[in-house]
Amino acid sequence: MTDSDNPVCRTTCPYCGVGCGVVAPGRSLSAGALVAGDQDHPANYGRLCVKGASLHETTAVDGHMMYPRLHGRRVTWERALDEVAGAIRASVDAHGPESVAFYLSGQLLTEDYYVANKLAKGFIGTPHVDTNSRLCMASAVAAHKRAFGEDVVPGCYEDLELADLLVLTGSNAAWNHPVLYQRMKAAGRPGRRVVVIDPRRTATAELADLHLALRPGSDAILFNGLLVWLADTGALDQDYVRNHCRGLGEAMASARVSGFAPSKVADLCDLPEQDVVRFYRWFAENPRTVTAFSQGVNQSSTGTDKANAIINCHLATGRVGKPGASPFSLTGQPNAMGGREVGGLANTLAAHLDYDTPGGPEQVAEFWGTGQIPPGPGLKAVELFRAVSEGRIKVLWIMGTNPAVSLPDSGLVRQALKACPVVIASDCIALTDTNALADILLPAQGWGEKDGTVTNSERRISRQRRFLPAVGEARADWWMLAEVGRLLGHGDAFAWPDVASVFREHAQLSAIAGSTGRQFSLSALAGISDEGYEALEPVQWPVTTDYPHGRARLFGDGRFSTPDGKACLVPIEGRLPEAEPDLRWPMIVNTGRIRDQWHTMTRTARSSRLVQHRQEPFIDLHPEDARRYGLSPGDLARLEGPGSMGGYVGKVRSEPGQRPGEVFVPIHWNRQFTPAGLASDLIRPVTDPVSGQPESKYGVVHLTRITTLWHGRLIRPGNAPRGWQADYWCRVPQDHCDSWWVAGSGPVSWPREVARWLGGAPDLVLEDAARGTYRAARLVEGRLQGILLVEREAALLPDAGWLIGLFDGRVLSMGERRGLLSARDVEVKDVGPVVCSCFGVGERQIEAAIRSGAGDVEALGRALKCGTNCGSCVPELKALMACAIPS
Ligand SMILES: Nc1nc2c(c(=O)[nH]1)N[C@H]1C(S)=C(S)[C@@H](COP(=O)(O)OP(=O)(O)OC[C@H]3O[C@@H](n4cnc5c(=O)[nH]c(N)nc54)[C@H](O)[C@@H]3O)O[C@H]1N2
Ligand SMILES: Nc1nc2c(c(=O)[nH]1)N[C@H]1C(S)=C(S)[C@@H](COP(=O)(O)OP(=O)(O)OC[C@H]3O[C@@H](n4cnc5c(=O)[nH]c(N)nc54)[C@H](O)[C@@H]3O)O[C@H]1N2
Ligand code: SF4
Ligand SMILES: [Mo]
Repeated sequence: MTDSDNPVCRTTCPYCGVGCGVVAPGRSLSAGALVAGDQDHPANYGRLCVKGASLHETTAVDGHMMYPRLHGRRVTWERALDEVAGAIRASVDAHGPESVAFYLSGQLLTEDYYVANKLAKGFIGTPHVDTNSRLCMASAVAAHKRAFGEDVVPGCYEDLELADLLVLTGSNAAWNHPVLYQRMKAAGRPGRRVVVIDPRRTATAELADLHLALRPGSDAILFNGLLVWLADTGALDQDYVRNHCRGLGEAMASARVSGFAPSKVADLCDLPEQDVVRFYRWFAENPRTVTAFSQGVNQSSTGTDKANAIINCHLATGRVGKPGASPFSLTGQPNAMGGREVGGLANTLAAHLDYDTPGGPEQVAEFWGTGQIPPGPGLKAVELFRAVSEGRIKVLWIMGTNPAVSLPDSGLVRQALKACPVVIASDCIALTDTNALADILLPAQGWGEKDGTVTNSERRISRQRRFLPAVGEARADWWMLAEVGRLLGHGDAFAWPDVASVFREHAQLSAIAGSTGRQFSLSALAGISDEGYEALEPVQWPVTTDYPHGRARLFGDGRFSTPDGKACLVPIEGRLPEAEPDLRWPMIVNTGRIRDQWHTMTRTARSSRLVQHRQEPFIDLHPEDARRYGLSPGDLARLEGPGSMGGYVGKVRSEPGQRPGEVFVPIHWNRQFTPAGLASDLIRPVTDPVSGQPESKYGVVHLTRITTLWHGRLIRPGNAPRGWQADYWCRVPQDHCDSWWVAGSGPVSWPREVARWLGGAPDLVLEDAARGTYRAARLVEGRLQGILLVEREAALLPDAGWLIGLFDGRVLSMGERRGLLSARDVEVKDVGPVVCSCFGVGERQIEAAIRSGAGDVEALGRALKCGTNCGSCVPELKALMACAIPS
């Protein structure tokens, strides 16, 4: 496709499961062209959050994986694929198909995923195909299957707007599903209520009429108590239960085991009793209730039970798949749902046909024309990596995920990757912690370069379209898989000429699932033409002759995918996490996301705008805990859990929204940025017994203060200095340079060390030894080459925003040179730390606007534009207003 016949390209955001439509210019984004929200896309109607709006800053060629590599050396595709196919063949011959494993990702396109699944399960014959969705959606999948007989999200986004009671549990949608959160917020009206259930007071809790800061892990108890309350207050829909459900008696008996009166629930969940009762009353009174849940529910040793406890309450009140009334699992990744459609999890087979679906494996085998289908499910992610570490897996192909960072017990995962004879990694980015441990690297096309489909949280399939040339020799993931299929001798089965052909085959297989009574079916798309595929408009599955334009809601008629058509209420025990804090490990650690970074930061850290919001790994702790440990904001602390390797080092933030005794750390930082900032180092590989999903939201740790003598900031182009010594460092990529936060606990003679740090002798120096201040700058021919700022405390370091902008290659003016060591342009006012990333609005500008009369967030928006695009900084704007306005 050329620029002239494609002036703009309608595509889909590659980040979260909201699945926003994006309009991208039909030319190279790095040439300065911007992306915009697609006004016509039904997920976002033109809105984008800051991550989506920064996409054009993340597609640079620099840092992209360009060429196939074998043990670090560049090789041709032919050679690389021969190696891959040869390794698989040799391993299957010597050790059987089960010695080969695939670890896939909800960030692959559906077509990539389909081909990977077909190659592995259909033709290599290994069941060991799991995906990072195991860490993300597995509990929701298992709960849907237990309740509905099929993995189906019954509702749609509109339900979150229509609901009179919106319950958000284990979800920080304000940061993680921002455009959907904006929709929920805009749907506010008199009488509508929002309940947020989360141990932390998050940005999402801003929307709440009631925030239940429950004891971590206690959700199933809260919802079991709700089921009992509903029964005792006559709020059950008896007709619905009689006609459409099974298992109410058992579920109720289980919920009643401990009595579960509100007072008991309040005690177990550590909540005020009147809040529990208020929530229960609201739930009983509002037929239009949606309970949306995310990782605070799924990532738990009782994740599946938590989700079923929620679904039980919806079934018992007949609130499933009706306008404004449904349970709603929020998916995380852009194509978490697509992966589930192709059957990418180890315990599923293909389409919605599973190993245990009567006749399922036979139908799949016949459709694929193979006799190699494995007899039963394979290993789930945590078990899979254990098998790798024990030498049971000899060839592991990792695609579109970074397990060295994201799996629990990172030490074991790293050891497994080192021990595995052949690790293949396909990624669009060159340097990642996982790629560093791989033997064969395959360059994948990234967003904008590749073509295919993704499915969002509301089952809506959208096209990702290509509008950029492929970088280097990067190829589509499905292509490399198909090539390997052909090299292994299965030419006919992997002969697709293009991605549209792969989609058609996937749709055909789904039609078989649909004909056996599954909801999932794309039968009406099975014969889609190339043009039709190219022009495919967003559509919610199923797409069949009965529903050619898809369906917004499923199961509304009370007929489910079980053999007798009835849904199941599941008896739930209501356990708490096993590991309890004790004297050795006195604190609970919770892990999750921040607004502007995406997982392991391989893409979002390429946008200098997105690294502004939070620049370093941090530890949120309650002010009382901070006092108890003698910690001030900006101090460094170390967290260690049982068995953690070196622990997690981050900067302390005092956060009144934390429960005392509980800390929160972000999951994003990794070895590419800082040596000891890995949240998954604090998480034990404890998994849910049904779904196999790790308990990533819960660990026990102890906290130690790190005593420091100095904190610094180094800014320079290029690599880190050679031979430097800092007890702590964190790299923050910038547009024309890198910057590092650094700190040390020993004395340093800066005049002696400075040349090493700046890559040469400084030209300007300011030193105040008594105060511990040292500042130096190096220029070459009037251009800035490096700046070092050192103080005793991090809080005393000046904001470096202005300095960083000076590294764009310009010859500095006299005014700029004069400002260097004070880090301020003597002529222009410094905006302060950036609060609104969309418009680059800083704290000082906001404070000034408040002082000059902006009385509310809307007024700030009018004055500075802050908060008017994605809106995710609105909670922070409100906090600034609250601090600034004397009460
Ligand atoms: N900015 C950004 N957005 C993202 C992502 C990203 O990396 N960055 N990733 C995407 C992906 S893949 C996913 S899966 C989603 C995840 O989206 P979310 O699930 O919203 O994200 P998290 O921050 O992991 O966790 C949500 C909340 O669960 C709470 N929680 C912890 N323990 C409990 C508990 O026991 N009970 C309850 N009720 N709550 C608890 C945490 O305090 C946290 O606020 O986000 C997606 N969107
Ligand atoms: N402690 C803790 N751990 C967690 C979580 C948590 O809340 N707490 N959350 C879990 C969840 S929900 C998730 S989803 C995972 C996410 O964890 P990961 O999947 O490991 O994280 P990402 O950084 O998204 O990794 C995606 C990789 O794919 C690459 N990539 C991007 N696009 C493409 C493509 O088109 N093709 C290929 N081949 N590669 C591509 C990226 O550069 C990146 O290296 O983390 C999980 N781990
Ligand atoms: S909410 Fe943001 S990250 Fe999620 S799909 Fe939309 S633009 Fe992308
Ligand atoms: Mo996720």
